[in-house]
Amino acid sequence: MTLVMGILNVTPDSFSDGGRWDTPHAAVDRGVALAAAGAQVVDVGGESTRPGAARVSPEEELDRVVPVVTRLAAQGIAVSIDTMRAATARAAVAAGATIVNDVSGGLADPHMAGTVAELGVDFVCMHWRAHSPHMDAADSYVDVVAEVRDELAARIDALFAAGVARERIIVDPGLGFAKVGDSNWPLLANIEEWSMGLRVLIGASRKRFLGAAIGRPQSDPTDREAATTAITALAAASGVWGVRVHEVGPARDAIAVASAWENARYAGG
Ligand code: PMM
Repeated sequence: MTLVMGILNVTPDSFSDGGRWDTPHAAVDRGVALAAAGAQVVDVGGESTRPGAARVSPEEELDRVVPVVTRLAAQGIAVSIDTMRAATARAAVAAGATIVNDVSGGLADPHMAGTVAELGVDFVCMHWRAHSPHMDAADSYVDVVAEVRDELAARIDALFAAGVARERIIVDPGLGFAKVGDSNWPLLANIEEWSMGLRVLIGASRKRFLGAAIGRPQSDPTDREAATTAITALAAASGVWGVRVHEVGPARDAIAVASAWENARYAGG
């Protein structure tokens, strides 16, 4: 069954939940609440990747995430670390994280692939083209599905070359990253065309392209919750490994419904 990864941004400036959990205490409480609501993994990030965001220093990122990872892991909560930096990944795994979620798929830090191989943890390899100030301008495709597949395949080759095992890799199309509006939908509608038989993570929660699809492009991200739940149901029906979401309860319900639907199929014959 599709798992739910709950989003915990320990940042002042993420697009939807920025500033809400930016003290360690508030962040830990939120992480515990996400797990209590049914998140199988809590994804802790200390650097906003919203379009246009500036990078934080490595020290600041570590200060934000390590205490939170430590306390959540100590409570038996499965934690992934959302980072583009190998050093942060290493520190977070030492603090108890078991998944490294790199929105750059290892492109932003030349040490990431080797570090993940050495740590022996799961790695979310997201499709990415450029850092936040430049990512919208990098939305240029002739065939978005083929190009995302080829660019992910190149990252996976690099991961293999560094010694990362195939079964450790989870691929993610990077919705909203170098993809504005219409570039996102072909990736959702054709998951098997780019996922190369690997586990798939979908991160659509509250993103801009959902606002456009429901005819309210300027609305607040929280107004995209029902649209996010629809994506979760459809993603679960497509058999993805996980969805990365802000609100866990609706995602769990959507997955349960998709599962009941799937289980009622006639076996055939
Ligand atoms: N999106 C964001 C951050 N991290 N990680 C993965 N694997 N996939 C995503 O789509 C993704 C991500 C940006 O959204 P946020 O500000 O809500 O965290």
